[in-house]
Amino acid sequence: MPTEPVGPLTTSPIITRFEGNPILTAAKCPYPATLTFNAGVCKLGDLYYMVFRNDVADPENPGRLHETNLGLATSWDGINWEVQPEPCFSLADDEIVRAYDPRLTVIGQRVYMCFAVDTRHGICGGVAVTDDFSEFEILSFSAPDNRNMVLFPELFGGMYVRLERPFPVYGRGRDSERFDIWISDSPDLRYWGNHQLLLGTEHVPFCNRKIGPAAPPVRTHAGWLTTFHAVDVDENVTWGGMTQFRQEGWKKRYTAGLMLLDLEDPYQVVGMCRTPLIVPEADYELNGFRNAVIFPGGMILEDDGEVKIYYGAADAVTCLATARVEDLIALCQQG
Ligand code: BMA
Repeated sequence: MPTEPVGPLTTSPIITRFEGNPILTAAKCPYPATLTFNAGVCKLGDLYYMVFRNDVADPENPGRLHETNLGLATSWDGINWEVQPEPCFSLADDEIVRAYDPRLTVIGQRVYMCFAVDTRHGICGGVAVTDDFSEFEILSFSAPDNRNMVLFPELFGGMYVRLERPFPVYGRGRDSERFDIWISDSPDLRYWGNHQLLLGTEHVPFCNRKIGPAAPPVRTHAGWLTTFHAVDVDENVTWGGMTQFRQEGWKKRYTAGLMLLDLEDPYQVVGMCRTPLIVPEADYELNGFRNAVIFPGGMILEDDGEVKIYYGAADAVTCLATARVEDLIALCQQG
């Protein structure tokens, strides 16, 4: 059955794109790098840390991407970033193909990283912990297929809580990708249970395919401010583009959405904006590897009420948008 197109969408007027976007490109990396996007960001004291996905072109065949690692960048203002001399993380063995799309959450003084893992037997969600962005202890891998995991920065009744996005291709995705956001908890970040549906695609008017968790939730007085990505397809539209890596026939549009979860019980959605927060409109969002993609992975609430939202643009570069926290809350509360 053909899917109804969502139609034209526009970015919310409360969003300001950073005028110097993109804030991170492959040119800033002192090692082989080609597509530097889908970053996780956290703040420890006054220093910002970014772990970003780096898809690397094959020097023998520059039109082909042959490796993925995670790079590390630091910043004193969250805007100007210095990429560290070496990538900080990669996984590959007989079973694991690569790790990608990191999301960072600080709990106590430790940094937890959720990431996607392509394996020869499916896509899993990984959870790891680090104290120095050099040594990472892997705590758990989910069963396939699952990804886009994000951890809350606080425990609830002694339990860690995460958002996740399983992809049930038989039960739900047979005709098209109807994949929803789920939530689960764990006493130790290794054993996960109490899985429940958090938000179904049918609740998101600007989606006719799948949704998934984006940046780890941020505490506000009104609830956990929580971004997600939403995908829509119009069978008549193929997003054009100019780069040598562009995927031909790419039809999906990725937008950013916003919801509020209950402060005490994050299993409850208490508000959601029925229009998208960020829609691909700028050249760097419309033209890249996969065109028309906004993929948030990090969000920082500053003391003065500014919220920095970090997102991958067109699967090629990393960008920054800002908004006032009260405006974001109001958007979710007005529905
Ligand atoms: C998703 C993931 C992301 C990617 C996005 C848009 O399914 O693969 O890594 O940014 O698609 O291509």
